Amino acid sequence: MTDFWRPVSAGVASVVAGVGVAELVSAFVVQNGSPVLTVGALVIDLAPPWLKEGVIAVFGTGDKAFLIVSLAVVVLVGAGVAGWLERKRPPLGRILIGIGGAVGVLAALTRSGSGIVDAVPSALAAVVAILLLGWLAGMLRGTEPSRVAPGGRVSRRRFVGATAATAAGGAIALVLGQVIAGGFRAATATRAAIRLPAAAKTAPPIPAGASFDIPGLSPIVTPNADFYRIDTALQIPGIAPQDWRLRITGMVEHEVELTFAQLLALPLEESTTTLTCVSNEVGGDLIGNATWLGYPIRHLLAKAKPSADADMVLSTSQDGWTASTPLPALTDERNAILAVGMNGQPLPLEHGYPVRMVVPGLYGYVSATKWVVSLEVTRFDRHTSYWTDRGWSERGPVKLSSRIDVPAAGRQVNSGTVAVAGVAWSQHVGVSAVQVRVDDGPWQAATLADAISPDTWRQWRFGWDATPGTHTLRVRATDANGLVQTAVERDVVPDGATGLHTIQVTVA
Ligand SMILES: Nc1nc2c(c(=O)[nH]1)N[C@H]1C(S)=C(S)[C@@H](COP(=O)(O)O)O[C@H]1N2
Ligand SMILES: [Mo]
Repeated sequence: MTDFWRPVSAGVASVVAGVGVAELVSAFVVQNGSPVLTVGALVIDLAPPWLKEGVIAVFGTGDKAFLIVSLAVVVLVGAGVAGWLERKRPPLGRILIGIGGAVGVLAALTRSGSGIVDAVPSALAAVVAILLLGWLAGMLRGTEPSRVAPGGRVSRRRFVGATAATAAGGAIALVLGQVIAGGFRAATATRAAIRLPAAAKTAPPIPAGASFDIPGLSPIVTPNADFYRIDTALQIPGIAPQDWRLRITGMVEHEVELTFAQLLALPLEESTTTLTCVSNEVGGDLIGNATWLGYPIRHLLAKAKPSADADMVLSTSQDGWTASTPLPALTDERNAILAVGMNGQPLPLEHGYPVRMVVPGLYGYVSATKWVVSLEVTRFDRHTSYWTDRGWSERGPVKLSSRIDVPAAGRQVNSGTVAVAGVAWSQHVGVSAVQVRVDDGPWQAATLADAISPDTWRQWRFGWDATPGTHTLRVRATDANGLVQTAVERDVVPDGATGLHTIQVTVA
């Protein structure tokens, strides 16, 4: 290698490694924050129409590939220049890489719907490349003869080896990142293209009286973007709908297999159901309410004809996670569904796209399998599931509970009438009353908003005549069977927390 190619290769190797690491990290963390693709998207947005049309005219459907290749050439030439500059005038090369990283960050931040986290991969790419270039350029300087070391402190072979290893490591990370994120990105694209059919049976309209207009109170329907997310998936499964199949097997008379197109062709039903996580602490926020579009699982099981001695359905997600659901919860009249839609949208990828289960009345860990691909009809004494193997209860009915949303805990309010409000739930049973207790006073009735159905949470409000000082507020609910929420405090393990949500409020 000549004096020209050595610094240039150091620049290229550093940038390849930086981008490679960032692509790999983004595949796991940001899902769609690929630095190269975000810059590509920005270029598409900024390119004048004549250029876009010209490129499409010449390359046709290869226009995206052309863009990526052009971008790669620009990045690699820039990287070579950075290496060369770093050799001539340090730290100009590293500054150039920093500028490149800043372009990536800007590109990420200007994407619609992007957040600060989307800028992480580009920033990371620049930082890694800058560190590596500093290291390689230092080594390269060390190869030069000096008075103390006429042959150079560092052998040229070591420099070449380090540069090659950096480039190779980066290339491997880059390819790995693409492979890992590929399915997710493809699924994102198919989701954007899906048109869900209209419901054959729409959900009863949400009564106007179901929500109070109180700032800080949880909205009666949780927007998808705010819906809690709990799963074990480090990488969200990317399932193309045309590849999706559901298989119903096990103790059945007829095995059933269903494609996504077949599922969408069935008469889909809408239902509003509140989902809760067994790990929700008293007062916690691992709960959300959505209007789901899906097909009743009981109809599919009726086709499969489970044998009389079966008592459980083991559902499996594409990534191998499992849930064990009591068979009756899937065959009785409740709205246990295979859901494809959430609040008028195809399921978001993180909420189980393209298909998940939603079963009113049961905690998610025993029922709400996302990315579901198989239902095995079986028995509790034959199979266990992901969380029941880890110390959680075999049965997971949702426990009656309630929460104070406003005032927020620890908040200071002014004396006078203060709106206290929150939500209460006992899915599949329903809530019939909510009471509030101030300090050691009596339990007082709160006003309930209208119920949507027994399967959803219910808002409540209480006009509190607040006097100056620090006060304790507690809430408890009563379910439709007259059961009063217990004050006994229990941890979330093994079958859900109990106790009363209690907050301190300072009144000025
Ligand atoms: N495939 C899969 N499905 C899953 C889980 C999971 O880890 N993997 N977690 C379950 C749990 S514990 C809960 S509470 C709900 C949460 O659903 P959400 O993330 O859509 O709110 O999904 C359930 N479905
Ligand atoms: Mo959960």
